[in-house]
Amino acid sequence: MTADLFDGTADVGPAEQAIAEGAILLRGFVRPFEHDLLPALHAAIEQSPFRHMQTPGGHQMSVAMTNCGAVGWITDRSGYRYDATDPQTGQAWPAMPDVFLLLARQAATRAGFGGFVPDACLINRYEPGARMSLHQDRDERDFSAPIVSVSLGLPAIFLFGGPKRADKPLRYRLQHGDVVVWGGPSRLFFHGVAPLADGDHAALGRKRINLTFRKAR
Ligand code: MD3
Ligand code: FE
Repeated sequence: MTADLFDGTADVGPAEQAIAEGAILLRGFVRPFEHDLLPALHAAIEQSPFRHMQTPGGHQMSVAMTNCGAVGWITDRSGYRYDATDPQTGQAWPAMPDVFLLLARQAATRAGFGGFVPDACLINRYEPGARMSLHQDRDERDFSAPIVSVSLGLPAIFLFGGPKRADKPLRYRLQHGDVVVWGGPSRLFFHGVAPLADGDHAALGRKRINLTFRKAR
């Protein structure tokens, strides 16, 4: 049977959508990787569990985070940085699973960023009400490398601004299986996530998980 409006599997809009210079939304790009991706994700989370980190200002983030790869992004009272050690376990972060690397590289290549080798994958977990306020990602050394983001579980409203904090953000609904590559000028654009609406996802339950692949060093 073919996908159509009746069975609810119709494509809504084009599979690939340029959303800014250097930024491309690849809807459903995860599909061929999903079978291997979810078990690899669960293994990583078992080794370095989710935790609510503290911002330098002393607030606890509503998004729970962990990492895999050679280095991981952390925040605490002393600031934001990448570190090779998980401060909670005292051990190295879990290795980047092969399927993570393959997915990130293929998405980057599709967007025109061949040769992308991420050394960090930040794993964000949103439960209903969790949000991420507008920010830039500037803790990486080389802004010529893109960031690849993978959305899993409940849908979220992604807020995509411009180079200045005051630029009015556009809203994109990111769904399970969507991948976005952020390179070129968009690499330093302000962005955030609106408070997650409640729901129940068939594979992931009452949450959204976002993977962001970065070249930090
Ligand atoms: C645009 N995460 O981890 S992914 C983050 O859904 C972060 O968890 C959000 O922002 C999330 O830093 C958004 C999309 C994303 C990630 C990085 C970007 C968009 C970006 C970097 C530059 C521009
Ligand atoms: Fe970000």
